[in-house]
Formats: sequence, C-alpha cells, structure tokens
Amino acid sequence: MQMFSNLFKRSSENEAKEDKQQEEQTAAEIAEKTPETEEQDGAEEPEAEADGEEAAEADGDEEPEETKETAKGLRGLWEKTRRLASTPVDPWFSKISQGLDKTRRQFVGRISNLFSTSGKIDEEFWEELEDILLTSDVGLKAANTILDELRRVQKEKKIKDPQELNNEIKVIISRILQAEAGNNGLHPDKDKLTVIMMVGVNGTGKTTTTAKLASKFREEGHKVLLAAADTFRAAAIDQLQVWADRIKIDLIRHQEGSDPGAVVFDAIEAAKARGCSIVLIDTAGRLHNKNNLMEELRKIKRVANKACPGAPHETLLVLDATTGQNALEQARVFNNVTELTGLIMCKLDGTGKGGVVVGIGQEFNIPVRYIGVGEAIDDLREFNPEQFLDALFAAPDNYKNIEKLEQEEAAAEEE
Ligand SMILES: Nc1nc2c(ncn2[C@@H]2O[C@H](COP(=O)(O)OP(=O)(O)OP(=O)(O)O)[C@@H](O)[C@H]2O)c(=O)[nH]1
Ligand SMILES: [Mg+2]
Repeated sequence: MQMFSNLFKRSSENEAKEDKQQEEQTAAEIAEKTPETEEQDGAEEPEAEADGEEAAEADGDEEPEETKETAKGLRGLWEKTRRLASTPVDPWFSKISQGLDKTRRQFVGRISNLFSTSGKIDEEFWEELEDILLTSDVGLKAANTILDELRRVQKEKKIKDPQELNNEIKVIISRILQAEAGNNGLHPDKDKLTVIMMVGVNGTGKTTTTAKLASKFREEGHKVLLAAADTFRAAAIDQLQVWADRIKIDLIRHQEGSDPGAVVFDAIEAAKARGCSIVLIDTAGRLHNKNNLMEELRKIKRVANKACPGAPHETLLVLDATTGQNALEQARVFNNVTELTGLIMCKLDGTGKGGVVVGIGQEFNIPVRYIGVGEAIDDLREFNPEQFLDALFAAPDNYKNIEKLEQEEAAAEEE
C-alpha cells in the first residue's frame, strides 16, 4: 500500500506539472493572439465587473451572493489569464515535450515506474530494466551501455534505493547523446554555395523536410534554391512545387522520368548564376536493399561534385522514427553507399519509439541534426541533446495505468 500511495503522490505531482505546462502554453497562445495585452486588460476587466452587476440586476437581487461569487470567479480567471499571458515560455520546449509524450510514457515512464515500484535492486530488477530498454527501441548496443554504466554507478555509489537511479540513468543517456560529434543543426556559410542532398527510404519525410529546411535557411538569411530530383513520379515534383510556391522559394524541375543527375546539375549551375548560398536536393525514396536505386544516388553525387567541387557538402538521411529499430538498418546501408553527414529523425511526434534517437547515436558516429515533430513548416527543430533529454524526462509518466495497478494489488491481497 505504501508503494501505491507513493505512486499516487508522484502521479499528482506530475499532473500538477503537466497542468502548469499546459497553462503556460495556453498563456503563450493567448499572448500571441492579444499583442496589446495591457490595453485589453484595462478594457476587459471592468466588463467582467459590469457583467456581474448586470446579472445582479436581472436576477432582482434574488441571489446576490452567488452573483458576487461569479463576478469574483470571472475576475480571478481573468487575473490568472493575465498573469499567465505575461509568463514567457519556450515554444521549442513545449512543442518537443508534447511531441515526445508517447516516447516519454513508453520509455522513460516505464523506467521511472520500475524505479519507483521496485523495493530493492536485485537481479530481477536488472532483468526488468533490460527488458524495458530492449523493447523501447534504443537498440542492443545502447541498452548494454546503459545497463553496464548504471550497474557500475550503483556499485560505486552504493545505491540501495532504486529511485536514486532515476537521475543516474538520465546522466548516462545524456552522455550517449552528447558523445555524437557535432550534434545539432547546420549553419552553413552564407558566402559560398552549400549543396545539401536529402536521402532516405520511401515516405520518411524527405520532401516535407526539404521544404522545412529551405524555409529555415531562408529565415537565417540564405538565398535558397530547391532541386526536384525525385523524377520517379510526377506527384513528387508537384508536391515540392506546392511547398516551393507556399514558401516562395525557386525550384528547378524537369519532366517526370528524366535523369535526376541532370536536375541536380542544372540546379547547381542556376544557383551559381543567381548567387544562391544553399541548394537543397529532394531525391526519390528508395528501398535500401535495391541496388540499382542506391547506385543512382552515387551517380547524383558524382554529377553534383562535377558541377561544384566538394558537393554535395551535406548528405542528410531522413528517417521515420515510427519505424524504430529499422531506422538503424537504414542508416547502416545508406551510410555505406553515400557517406552520410547527418541524420534527421522525423515523425517523433506521436510515436513511442523515440528511444531510437539514443540508439542511433550509440551505433553510428553520425550526428543527429534535426528532429521533425509535426507536419507544419516550422515543425523541424535543431537537435539539441540536452533539451531533448530535458523534454523526454520533463514530466515522467512514472505511473502505470492506476486502475490496472489497483486491480493487481487487489488480486495480490486476495491471494
Ligand atoms: N507527424 C509528422 N508527419 C510528418 C513529419 N515529417 C513528414 N511527415 C509526413 O509524412 C508524410 C510523408 O512525407 P513526405 O515528405 O512526402 O515523405 P518522402 O520521404 O518525401 O516520401 P517519398 O518521396 O514518397 O519517398 C507526409 O504526410 C508528411 O506530412 C513529422 O515530423 N511529423
Ligand atoms: Mg518525397
């Protein structure tokens, strides 16, 4: 029972934290919609009082106390809203934190739950932790590193209470993420041309991410040109054209079925002529086990290099986080063919498999550059290991389904 009440305490603490986060986010939205907050404050506040007076009159003073309460309540709500509206929030953090919700439950939440419900650290405890790590997409290598390190720290610090391991495991995962050389977004030189090629298997988010990146670089002051090198199907070219029109960035395109190398060559030549600093190449989705398609990538690279020595300067593999461990295999094969310079993990929102970000860092020495947390143009974020980890551990859902636990406890008591 003690264990269970602890669990409850922790759950309400977390709920309070989550509520606070939600409130802060609402506040930010309100602040955005009401730029002249101060002026509106003045205009709205008496109105709330007037509402209360009007209501009192209409009711013919029958329920003055209740009406007074309503007016007080309204004023209280307004004051709270005004206070929250002036609270600065970090939109990066709240978006990532929301996006990682499922991963938090399935990865960090299960770990925290184990730590808070295990009375002692024994072999059974370690086995259960191993099980959680292996089933949350961090991969075998990362799982082993985490386990070995945690056992070492536990011994060294003579830790007896499993709950004390919560912070230790966070430090270990942080170290794994930090170890990835150069983890974070790209900041190319504006004075010279940088050619960036996007690669990946079908449907991972290449075209969307190409547009998101183009928009981001333009905001940073670059002159950007897009190259529609997915000539495999007409819809792909049109899809990028729609984005190009929306974000008002020029696109170089050829006919459906034409040589993607020729598109890249033309795009680079055009970029040089127009004084662009970035060319972003969207390529066709290719299954990593289809040799001819992978060979085509090599050809595109050769053509790019001919048009601009050193190009492509960046080859970014776009991965779909919902594929979990499969992303690791894709990274392995693409890296053999094209020497990847960075990874972009898309669709982290709405998946419980975000642990794959930790695994991929451990497996390859390729930095994670960006993460995708939604379909909108600004839903691409620079990957920052520290902030990512903070978001992951932000409000650990360290309690399982309470009802299920209650049932389990009741069943155990009956036995
Ligand atoms: N939720 C979510 N959806 C995303 C994200 N990135 C891309 N998508 C969606 O994933 C789908 C596929 O995206 P595309 O950009 O067309 O993927 P692609 O890799 O170009 O696909 P192919 O060209 O067919 O290989 C689209 O519906 C996108 O809106 C993300 O970070 N989060
Ligand atoms: Mg595409």
